[in-house]
Amino acid sequence: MSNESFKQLAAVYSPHSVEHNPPFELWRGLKDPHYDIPERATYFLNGLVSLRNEGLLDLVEPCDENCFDLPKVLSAVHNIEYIDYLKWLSSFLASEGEIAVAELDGINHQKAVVKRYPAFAFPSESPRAGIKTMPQNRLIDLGLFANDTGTPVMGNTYQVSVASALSAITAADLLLNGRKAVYSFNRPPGHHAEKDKMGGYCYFNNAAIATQFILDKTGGKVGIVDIDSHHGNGTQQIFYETNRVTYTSIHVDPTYFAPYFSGHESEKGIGQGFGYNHNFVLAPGARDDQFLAALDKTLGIIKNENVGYIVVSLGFDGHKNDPLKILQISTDGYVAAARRIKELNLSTLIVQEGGYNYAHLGEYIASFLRIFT
Ligand code: SP5
Ligand code: ZN
Repeated sequence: MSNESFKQLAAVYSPHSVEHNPPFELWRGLKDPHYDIPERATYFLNGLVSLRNEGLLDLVEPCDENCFDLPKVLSAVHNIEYIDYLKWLSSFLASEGEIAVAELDGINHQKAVVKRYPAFAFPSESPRAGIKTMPQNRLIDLGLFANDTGTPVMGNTYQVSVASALSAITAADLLLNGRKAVYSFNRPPGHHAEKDKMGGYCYFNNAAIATQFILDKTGGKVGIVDIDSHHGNGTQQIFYETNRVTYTSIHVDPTYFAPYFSGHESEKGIGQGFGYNHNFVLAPGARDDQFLAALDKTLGIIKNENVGYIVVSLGFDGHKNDPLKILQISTDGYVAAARRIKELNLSTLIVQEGGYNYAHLGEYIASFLRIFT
């Protein structure tokens, strides 16, 4: 390490990360465990603290909403109706307190029990429909703003989603102030959130919000490399019509995994954005060599665009030991990816998306970020 007044690498971690606690998700009408559990935050934090204790990283909290023009920064990406709805629904659910839910018990589903949960809402009517429901029952409008039933809204969802977005904005701001690489921990994650729809555990699109912040402050161009093993349908949608963002994504074939409805290689962008969207589809169970070959293609594209900044949507759910069993990438495979990204020698913002092999998340993030120290 050199004796610079500040270190190259900084990481932003919000104490609100751990407060997000979705009760479960719905899959084919049944309750399933929600993989984005609060402990993920603690495991990631352990990895960040270990690097900090080695003197390799500055660990900071996000600036609060008074540091930035939050309504402006959020609405540069998301529709106002969506932001307002999420805010309204969260406060409505907070006012409800707890709700009682009748459900079938345990593994056998033999007997009905009543459990109490902090109030939550899942979309019921009209998911993905373009129609407008009657305004008299705003709870039912949730279906207009949701792509799936994996993304419940709770009493604190707006608040934790704002805190997560602020982490990404703070990280982008540090980058613009001269850091070479900055990491933003994000829980909830973001890359499945579209302009006006939540989905895939995501409410606000942290990577897109940070990207738009950089675009607006610099007037330049940004390249995005999305290596979460799911397709970042939200980030693709948000920048689909612009040539100022080159979105590249490597992910498992969406025929078999979320988000199902986008991520194919034929999706190239439209209008001014045509040719600025690049999807690389891997077969389920693909290994390091296939992942890294696709990464070399994405980085080649980014290099040709002469962008000033690169935003990495980083997910570890393609790890061979991830419980979602999507891809077979090794820890060394992720480290090799970090090395290749670093070799671009661009200002790099790394935004956390998924990854569910809980007890190993600290080790994964520490070994990835070590490359940027
Ligand atoms: C950010 C991110 O990684 N979001 C991932 C969303 C994945 N949603 C699906 C999770 C798996 C649902 N469970 C299927 C169970 C079959 N029993
Ligand atoms: Zn994912």
